Amino acid sequence: MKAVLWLVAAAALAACGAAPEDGSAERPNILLIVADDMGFSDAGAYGGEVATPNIDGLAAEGVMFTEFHVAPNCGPTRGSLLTGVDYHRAGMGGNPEVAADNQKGAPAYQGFLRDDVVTLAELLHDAGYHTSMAGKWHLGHGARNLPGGRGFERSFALLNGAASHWADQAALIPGSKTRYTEDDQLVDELPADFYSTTHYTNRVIDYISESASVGRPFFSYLSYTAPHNPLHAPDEAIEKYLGRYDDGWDALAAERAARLRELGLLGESQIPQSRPQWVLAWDELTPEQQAGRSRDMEVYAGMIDYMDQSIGRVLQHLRELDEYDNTLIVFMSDNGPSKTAILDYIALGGGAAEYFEQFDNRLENRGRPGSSTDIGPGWAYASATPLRLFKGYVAQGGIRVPLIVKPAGPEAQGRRVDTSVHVMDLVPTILELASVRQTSQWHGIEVAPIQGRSLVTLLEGDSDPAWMERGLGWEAYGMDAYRRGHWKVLRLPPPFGSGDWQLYNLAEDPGEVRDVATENPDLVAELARGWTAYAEANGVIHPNTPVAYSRPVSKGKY
Ligand SMILES: [Ca+2]
Repeated sequence: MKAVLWLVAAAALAACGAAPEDGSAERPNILLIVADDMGFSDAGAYGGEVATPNIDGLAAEGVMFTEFHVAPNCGPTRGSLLTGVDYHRAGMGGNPEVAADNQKGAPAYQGFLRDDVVTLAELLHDAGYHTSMAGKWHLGHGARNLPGGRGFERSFALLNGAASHWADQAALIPGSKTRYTEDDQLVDELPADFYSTTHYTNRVIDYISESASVGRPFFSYLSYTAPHNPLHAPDEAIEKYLGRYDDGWDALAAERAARLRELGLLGESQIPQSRPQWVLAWDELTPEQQAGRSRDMEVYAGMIDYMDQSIGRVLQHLRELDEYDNTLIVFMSDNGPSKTAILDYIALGGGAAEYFEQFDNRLENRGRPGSSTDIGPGWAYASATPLRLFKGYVAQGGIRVPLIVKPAGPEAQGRRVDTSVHVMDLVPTILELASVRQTSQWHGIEVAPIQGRSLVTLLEGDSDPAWMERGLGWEAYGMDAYRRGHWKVLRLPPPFGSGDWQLYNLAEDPGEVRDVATENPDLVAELARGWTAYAEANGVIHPNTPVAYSRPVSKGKY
């Protein structure tokens, strides 16, 4: 039965140019797991104190990337993740909610995937894969841009960038309506016991069972919304962490730096980034403020812990189906930790602070339905240790995050790869491992060639010096960065940067502590030219008005 279905699928895909290169029917399943706003050093394998045995287990069996780069925000990273091209080229130059006037309507900033890109799901579906996704979508609301319109035959999706994790569907941004779809049909009401991570996990388990019952390999995209604001987690997940963070964010950052050194993820001579001067020291908070902030971090840790347990349920399901060894598993975060306060989201939506008053944020209710809290810049700073800044910024704390790849097959080794790689590299990697060709024509449409490079040689343990010569560019909210080899230039407005290009040698200074631009003007000019070429090639437009993240922040607010 399996062979007959495969022949039918092979005949169907031969017509659209996505045939497996070797005709092999024994292709790996693909499970792509994404955490939302999880910092570099939250997971145990990356130096964190949060219990993540399942994520750590994948790292022990697979390959752990230590220099993995993404876009600094959710939608942009997802644009690259699913298309293999730069996020501007994919139409996702910024979250559309915060686009400047001169960016609105520009193809690079339209806020949904362009028609002339093809998604990983579309290619794998054509190649006979059973394709599914559950969780955050954030790639558009129109019919063509819902999961089913972009190659996912089964889906349960949150279309928004964020919302309550509970059944109440409370919006994070006032005036926005929380929208869920199932197989592209709007879902009006969620089950009363809905919790995001539980529900998405259950759906993916069901979808994987479906693929097994029809005898097709699967591609499943498990797009968690944890640990994105608002912070919500089951009580039992939070309880484990009660009191754990009472020493505050300065102590936690120091603890993580020490653990990173033990793990070899931070060299003895490398200096971690220090707390931004506009963020309060822990001992500047009143005891009441400390109690509230401790609780917020307990909930955040509980969200990650519970997500890890849920990943464990999916892995167990694969073992029960005898599909674990034949599944390529990818785990990553979509951007660095978020400093954004709930009140900032409210301001973003043009809402008054009174909107906040509807929430019950008493200490005992934080994390439960009806609450709406965040980790703020203090904990975000600790979460990004040893890196600089957070989500929304092109400093390393916004764009360097965990990536673990467990290849299919029994030979995975628990290796570490320190080569600088990018989220757009995952599409060509997965296509190569699934024996599916890249294409410039898809169903009669000329599509953007993939800009990422396959990681397969790195996964197999080979090193290739050419990787170091590749230039990688970023633009977000008018802030710019360009990296080639160990060198990186970036340009951030005060108080985040100097307003001009800064230069860092990331091999010596991963925390971007020592700006060496003045000593190396020629190198700065050369890398700046690299950024200009990147910007021109990908349709970058600098905003003509200040947008979120580039606004100064006043000390005392937090
Ligand atoms: Ca995110």
